[in-house]
Amino acid sequence: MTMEVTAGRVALNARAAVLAYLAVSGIVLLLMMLLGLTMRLAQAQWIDVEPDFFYVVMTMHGAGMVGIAGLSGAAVMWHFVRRHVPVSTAVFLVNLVFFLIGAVLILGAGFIGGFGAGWTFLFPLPAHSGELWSANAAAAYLVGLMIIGVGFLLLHLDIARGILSVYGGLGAALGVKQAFGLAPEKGGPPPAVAASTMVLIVNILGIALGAAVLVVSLVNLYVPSFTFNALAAKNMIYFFGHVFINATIYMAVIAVYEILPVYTHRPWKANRAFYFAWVLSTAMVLTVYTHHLLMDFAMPAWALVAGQIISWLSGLPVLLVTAFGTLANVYRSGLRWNLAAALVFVGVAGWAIGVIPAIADGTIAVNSVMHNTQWVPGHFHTYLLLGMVAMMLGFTAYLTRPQPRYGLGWIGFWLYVGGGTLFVLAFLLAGSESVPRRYAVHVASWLPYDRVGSVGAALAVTGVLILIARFFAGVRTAAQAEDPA
Ligand code: HEM
Ligand SMILES: [Cu+2]
Repeated sequence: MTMEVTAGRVALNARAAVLAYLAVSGIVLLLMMLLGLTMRLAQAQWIDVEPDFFYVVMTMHGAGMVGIAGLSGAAVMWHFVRRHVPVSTAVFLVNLVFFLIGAVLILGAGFIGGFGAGWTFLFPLPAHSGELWSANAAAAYLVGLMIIGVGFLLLHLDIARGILSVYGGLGAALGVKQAFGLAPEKGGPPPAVAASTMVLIVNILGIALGAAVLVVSLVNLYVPSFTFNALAAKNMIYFFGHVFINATIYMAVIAVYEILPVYTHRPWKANRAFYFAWVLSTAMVLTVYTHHLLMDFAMPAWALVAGQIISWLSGLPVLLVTAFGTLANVYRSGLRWNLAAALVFVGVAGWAIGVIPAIADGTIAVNSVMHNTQWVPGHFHTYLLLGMVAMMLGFTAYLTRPQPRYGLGWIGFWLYVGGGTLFVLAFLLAGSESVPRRYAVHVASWLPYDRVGSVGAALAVTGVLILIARFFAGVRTAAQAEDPA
């Protein structure tokens, strides 16, 4: 695939490895979108899906989407950070192999074993299947996640090694001195390095706690007398889950910093505010996950109040410097729009817009009403489908064929953006009417939302299909090419 064997030595081609990551991500993205469409059509009562199978589909969709968000985010991060620090292509490929092994285990757990406890594997649910799946199926799911986690851990440690070898410390690589005005902005780390450093710090901690709770759950599957405090387990799972999915955006946003300047011919300004935002967000991403526990009344009140306040602030610093930076970079630059620039631009917009309903839901008074309604998939699909995924698609276009100004690529773009918007609006409107999330069967008065959502989803899937097909059509040439500069 990506290796040339020359005289017994294996030369690993870094660019081909990045394209392999994107190829896997693109295919899994499409398959998982089809699973999402299946759920939407089932809720709309346009197709028949047995409820127990709905939950298998929901679990696979959640795990698969979070997985490829991590995988494609890692591809963006690695591609750009290796311009500044030494990293190992072998470790990068090991992560891809671990991902594929984990994915097979997870898909087997779901589609063969019937595992449907949700991608968040909330303890002790995996062990309480009501006869719907076996302990072995649950174990396959948990082990699959663990293998994927180990791969990501290795990759992060390797990038950390590279960063430390150049910058000497994580603080220097994050731009802490620049953030507090103790060193001139000019000498600060490049945006890709600062962002990667933040991602390493939070993801290494997140994966460690995630692995610990996975082990606990695994033991509990086979030795039910071995139990664990369920509230502690929930804290650990949501710490891991919140950090991991947020980190995918912080990885993908590097594509914005690197790709827009290529077409606007203006460097990305890494100023004091930029470094300050990244330092602040590093701390906040680690502490904000308690917004997932606002309805867990056994939690100490101070933790939830802190979670609410930090939720309001957490995403904002990096989002604001990125949104303003994007507008400043594009405004009057004479940029002639191409697919790559348009997609990363949409990514910033989708991220910014999606954070607004998320912040609303992070407020205890609102959460009491909106908790577990479709408001929640409404906001996270906005910043994932129209934010993170847009940045990733922009990166694929940048590496393959950014240019054609008319034609099929733009049709794909508008189907994706228009359909995606309709799809997320249907969730948000249903959520504001208190339609619950994670319900396989919907009552008649909810069906209009489900049907509009289904149409939007079908359009979005078609659009992404076109964009991914363009990527595959251009991938061979891209493997030999240089980045557009
Ligand atoms: C056209 C694209 C997509 C469609 C049609 C779709 C559809 C759905 C549906 C119907 C649900 C369940 C909603 C409910 O609780 O009632 C869902 C949940 C979810 N989706 Fe998507 N989705 C899409 C794209 C994405 C993307 C791009 C991501 C992430 C990168 C994602 C991540 C998730 C997650 C994490 C859940 C939560 C699963 C759970 O509650 O355990 N989805 N999606
Ligand atoms: Cu969260």
